[in-house]
Amino acid sequence: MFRIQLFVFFLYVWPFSARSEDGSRLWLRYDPVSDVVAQRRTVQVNQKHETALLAQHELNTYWRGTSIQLNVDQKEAKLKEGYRISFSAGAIRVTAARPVGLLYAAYHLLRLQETVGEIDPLPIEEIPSYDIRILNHWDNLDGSIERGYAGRSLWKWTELPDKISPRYTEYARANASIGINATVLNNVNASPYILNTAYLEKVRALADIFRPYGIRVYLSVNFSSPVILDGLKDADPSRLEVQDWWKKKVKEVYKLVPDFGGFLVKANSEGQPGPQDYGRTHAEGANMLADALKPFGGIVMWRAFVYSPTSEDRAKQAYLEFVPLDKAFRDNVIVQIKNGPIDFQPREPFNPLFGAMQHTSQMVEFQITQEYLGFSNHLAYLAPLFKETLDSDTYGRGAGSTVAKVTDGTWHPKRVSAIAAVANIGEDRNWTGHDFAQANWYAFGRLAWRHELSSEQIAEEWIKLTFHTDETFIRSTKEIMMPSREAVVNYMMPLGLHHIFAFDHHYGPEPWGDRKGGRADWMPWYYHNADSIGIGFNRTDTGSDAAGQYHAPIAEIYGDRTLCPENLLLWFHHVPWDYRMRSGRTLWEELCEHYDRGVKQTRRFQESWDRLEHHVDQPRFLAVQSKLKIQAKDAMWWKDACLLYFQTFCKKPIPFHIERPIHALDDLKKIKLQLTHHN
Ligand code: BDP
Repeated sequence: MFRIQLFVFFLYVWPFSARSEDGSRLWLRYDPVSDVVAQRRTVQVNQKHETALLAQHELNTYWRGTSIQLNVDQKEAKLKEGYRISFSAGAIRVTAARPVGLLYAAYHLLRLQETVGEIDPLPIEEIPSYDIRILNHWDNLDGSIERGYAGRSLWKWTELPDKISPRYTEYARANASIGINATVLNNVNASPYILNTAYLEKVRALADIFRPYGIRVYLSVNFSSPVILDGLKDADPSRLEVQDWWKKKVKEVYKLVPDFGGFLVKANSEGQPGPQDYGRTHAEGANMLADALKPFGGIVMWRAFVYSPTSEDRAKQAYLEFVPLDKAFRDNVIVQIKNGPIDFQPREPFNPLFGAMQHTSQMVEFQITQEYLGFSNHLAYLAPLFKETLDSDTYGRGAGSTVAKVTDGTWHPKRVSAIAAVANIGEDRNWTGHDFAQANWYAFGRLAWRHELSSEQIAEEWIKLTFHTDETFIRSTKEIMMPSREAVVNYMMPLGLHHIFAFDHHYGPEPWGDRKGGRADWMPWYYHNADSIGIGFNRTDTGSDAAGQYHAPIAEIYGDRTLCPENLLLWFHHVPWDYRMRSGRTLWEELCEHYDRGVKQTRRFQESWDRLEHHVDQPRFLAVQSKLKIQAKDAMWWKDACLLYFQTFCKKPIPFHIERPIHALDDLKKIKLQLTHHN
């Protein structure tokens, strides 16, 4: 068995380059090889396809190892967009069924080169877990980004298609390097104008830049587009005129973007128009679009994030709406389901829709942007959150029906499979605001490529590529990243608490929050239900019975207070303050313990990072250091706000070993941040 090590000529790279860094190079910090190195080896390719040539170019520029032969071989169709890397007759051989497979293999080899030490045995064969690995940008046409925390949109709509920012190519390359092959350019709260011819010309310009990197463009569409753009009297999907409008529009799109991917739709949700406005179902709406896209090979990603202010528990609504439609969707419709049943909380159980529909294609939607995890101020490594959902067993077709298996094509091998995440990318020099938020973009790409990878493996790779390969640095940085998401859960919403955020902007705590006349399901009290007896949402059969939406044995486990995992306890149960937890503490004491632990974790992150000062370039050291300060302060704010507020119900002391509050509840209640919904 050959190992890459055998033929990589190491130019020993010292842990950190003297060069000052601003994070703009992400995990792609390769330096071009010298002429001497370049002349020592060749990189050949058997194709003139632009993507194959790009693979050759990347390796020619950066590869320090032995000669490479790149081959596209259509007989290898089972590799899909993957590749095989082997070694024979003194050279590396890369085989792929499609040109883009060569590009992915090129980035694989460069990753091995840069992560010295992480050595895969040859041959390597990689086949992606999902066919479509897609980012959802919630970018508006005015340049703002809904829930974006890294500056304004990358897409310069007013300049396109004439002026092309160099960042478009950098964006495409970064995505290709981690296997992302698709992007939805605009917000799910979609402006109909994206389908105007003028905008489609701009979309075409972006698609042309992304194409060599194997990235296909998709658009979010507004269901009322025919009415708003062309004055049709309604957008009823059962009317021929409406169907024809979409068919014509789709034809126009494909004329400009021949490899256009399809539509993403948020309909009848949070005020967006949809088929229900005309008494039609989600399936009727989705199918109309699917029929228009079908002749061109396009698909519809129809979102299941639907809920309305009814008396029904919000956590149950998507299931109630969609399960009865399970046989009704065309096979080029994929229902796009948020990982949890509420809304990207720091911790949620998996969405019960996964595995509940046997006939409908399903895909997961994650949120990379940290709407509910401290924006780009808090360090929260999200791979453990993504894995938690993907590895959850739905029991939809018996044991082993994990969310990953329900969605990766195992259930519907003849249809395309997909996985999506809401991007955290903006105009900031470092792309994501927080230097460590880059890791979440990276982790999503890597998991979409191979959902079996472990969070730790991905963290280690990312650290090596983004910083350097010094052992101490890797170990300590991993010690910050790995528990960081759990730390956020601890200081914001432990034990299954959820949605106790400040109204609208979702940054700080507001468990007391209330708006006269506002929707109940947007109010924290709706979720925490704190009273003199206890706290938590009763979702058992004596309450909303959301637990009953899960398959056996999950329904029983979640529905039984003694079996329910404690990290979801208050999601499913209203629990007395004196309830004995597994630790022997009462619920109140346990709550105090978690909030305190969260705060302590942030202090430890600060300390660990400060110790690394001489192991990392100064600009990024300082940038992260200052963000960790904000995080530690915010954690304290969260702890005091939640404990002091819940204490008004339980009327019990905060145990003495726990750090004393430094704020007064009344002062905390006065904090009103003027953060707008948009950036
Ligand atoms: C929520 C966001 C809102 C989005 C909505 C969605 O608060 O801005 O429009 O989800 O996913 O998380 O449609």
